[in-house]
Amino acid sequence: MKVEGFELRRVAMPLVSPFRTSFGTQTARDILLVRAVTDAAEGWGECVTLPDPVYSPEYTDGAVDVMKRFFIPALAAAGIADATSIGEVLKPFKAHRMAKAALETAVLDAELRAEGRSFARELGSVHDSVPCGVSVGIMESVPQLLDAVGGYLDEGYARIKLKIEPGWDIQVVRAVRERFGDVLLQVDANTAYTLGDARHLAKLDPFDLLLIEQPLEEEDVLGHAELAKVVKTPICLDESITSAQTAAAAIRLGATSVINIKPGRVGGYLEARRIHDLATAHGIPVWCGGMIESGLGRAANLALASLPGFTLPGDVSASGRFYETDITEPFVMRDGRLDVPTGPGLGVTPVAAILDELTTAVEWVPV
Ligand code: OSB
Ligand code: MG
Repeated sequence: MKVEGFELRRVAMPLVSPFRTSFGTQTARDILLVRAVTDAAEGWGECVTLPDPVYSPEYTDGAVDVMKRFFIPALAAAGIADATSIGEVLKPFKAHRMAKAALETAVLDAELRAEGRSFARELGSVHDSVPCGVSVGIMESVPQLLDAVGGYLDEGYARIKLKIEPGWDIQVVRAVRERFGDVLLQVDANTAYTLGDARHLAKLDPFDLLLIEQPLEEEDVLGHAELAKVVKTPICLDESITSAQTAAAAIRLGATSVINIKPGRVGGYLEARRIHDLATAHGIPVWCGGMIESGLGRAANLALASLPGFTLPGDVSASGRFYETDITEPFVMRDGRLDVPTGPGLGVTPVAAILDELTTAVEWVPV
């Protein structure tokens, strides 16, 4: 397979409601899509960067720059024929994993479409459908949050994740437990606490949460190991896990007893599978994180979430959780589950008319 070039496309997608976290409020997504054009087929990759470097060091304009300035020229020079060589070719360039992931996913999708094989089949899927969790942002008031959570439970979501930060934590979890009983419940702090908050975070213990996600800063893996000695709620790392290597170290240190795997954060679906394999070998459950993806990223996440070690519901929600209009046929939940796509590659393609209408910029970068 010969890669002829990459189309970099920006798509503006308004959110159905603002999504507030400890690192800011998103009201719309400005999504960077990569389309790999090859002599055999085309493939799509969604870059999961946010516009600002507030969740990870990457940001969308930076991803475009690093792809054009370094990654695509390196791939052109190497003459890559398939997706598995991309990681090695881009290895001399440090980090920028979300940008690398988007290029690798686009080429992998093209390759699989050409061969008529699905992402699910390629990655090692063992389920036809997966249970859906939903990530619920910080809100103006507890009654407003309870309304939102009630709505998601009515829709059938199998697990609720509450975003927390200092001042929006213990009382919020208590209110949700009092109102909704023993639903599957977890929290995500996106690095909003310090080890000095250990006693405070231990006040979450009586609420029988599945886990607390990334309470401390990204580089404080040791701090999470210390925190795990004080807090009974299982600690789950998100931001800190950037590769199979960091995952192995975090597991060894006792810093994480569950792992959130986000393919973009770790450099792609192939590295995500390696982390799944490693965690499973250590008896560590994993679940698939989300980055407010369009239907393209969601399709690939569903394939990953259907691997055997993904034993907890992920942040894989229906299209309607974030978007009134998705760029693919919408993913619609049935009995709290989504079907894993089975068609070639991602199994979905953008709807041309919708994609065109939402596109704000397109650039062609030849290889
Ligand atoms: O920390 O899991 C996170 C969205 C953007 C950036 C970081 C995170 C999130 C979410 C998942 O919480 C939202 C989703 O895609 O369902
Ligand atoms: Mg998180």
